Amino acid sequence: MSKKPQHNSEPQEASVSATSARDASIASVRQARLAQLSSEELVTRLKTGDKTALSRAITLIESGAPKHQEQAKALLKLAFSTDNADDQSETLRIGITGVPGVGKSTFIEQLGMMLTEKGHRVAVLAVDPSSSVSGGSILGDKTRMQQLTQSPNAFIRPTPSKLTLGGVARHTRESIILCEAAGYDVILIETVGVGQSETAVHDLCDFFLLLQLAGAGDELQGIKRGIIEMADAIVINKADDETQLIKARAAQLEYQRALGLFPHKSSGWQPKTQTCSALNNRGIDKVWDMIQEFVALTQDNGHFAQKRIDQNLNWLEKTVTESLKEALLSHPDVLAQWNGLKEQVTHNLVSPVEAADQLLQSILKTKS
Ligand SMILES: Nc1nc2c(ncn2[C@@H]2O[C@H](COP(=O)(O)OP(=O)(O)OP(=O)(O)O)[C@@H](O)[C@H]2O)c(=O)[nH]1
Ligand SMILES: [Mg+2]
Repeated sequence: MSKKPQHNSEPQEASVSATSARDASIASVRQARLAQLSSEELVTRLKTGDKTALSRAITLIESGAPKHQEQAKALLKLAFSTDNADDQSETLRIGITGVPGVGKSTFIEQLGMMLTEKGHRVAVLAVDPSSSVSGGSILGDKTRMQQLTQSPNAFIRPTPSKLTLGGVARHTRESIILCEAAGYDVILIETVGVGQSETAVHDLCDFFLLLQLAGAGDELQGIKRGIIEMADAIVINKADDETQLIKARAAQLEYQRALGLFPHKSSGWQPKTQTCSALNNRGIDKVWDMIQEFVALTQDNGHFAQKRIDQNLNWLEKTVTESLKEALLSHPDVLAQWNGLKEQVTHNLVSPVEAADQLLQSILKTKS
């Protein structure tokens, strides 16, 4: 046996950091080049599978700067063009929620690896949990999805939690459209299952999966009844061995019973429960089979397409409401009146309804 070379780890570490420094500088040069591109060029590039172009496009969408917002709108228009309508109808958006540490990222990595091996192209939109209870970080999450990160058929995008509202990125919906335009057919959306985020994610995805742990009550897990009601499936994770499996199966039964008490879903789907071990890659294939079953049923009965239409109409409504408010308040006179009315409401001088009415009347008067 040959003698172990001395100082083995140091040069290796040095070369690793040299490689990552080189990678980082290549990436920043590429980003700088992409910054010069027009929206058309950027969309053309991302459609050819250029992940840096896709990242750049998402960064533009997430940016609050007015000059970026114009480009972001153009990008979305291109990505949403009728050419892509078919791409979109072929895709599957899966929301995965659960308390911090339940194993969402590990589960997504296993499912993602399985799907890329089956020939799917998988995009993961994950909220960086740096502000969550478990105190992870983008790096931590990327490390957890290390294998998937390296797959040429996977794209992982962590969104800094500062850009999120209750754990869901404000622009996740737009990011989904961009990923689909880039040819990703399965979109996995990870969100921390606390707060308001579930309703938002539920409104973004086709299938909503709740990961749970056995042996911890819902209260302990911070899971509210409403989230369980929204779930299309509850999967008990960390069923690693026989002992864990027994506990997981008991929890599974309990959830199945609880799910049975809710009114039937308009999708015609009866929510299901399963057990798995994301760590040992056990049961993930069964979860996928179940999702396929859901897709077959809802595509057949028309619910799948109808839900997408409803989500788009909802999106339109929200956007119009937000844009109207933004446009109105960008007018100095309206803004002054708005601030004045807020002051009056604060001091109970006028009721909120009356204040809103006053504002509206004066806007309509100026318009006419
Ligand atoms: N024993 C066991 N551990 C698991 C399993 N799945 C995940 N873990 C571990 O649980 C810890 C948290 O896993 P993550 O996948 O990061 O959990 P997460 O839900 O994404 O956490 P946040 O992103 O912080 O909300 C890690 O140490 C995982 O290795 C499992 O099936 N069994
Ligand atoms: Mg995670």
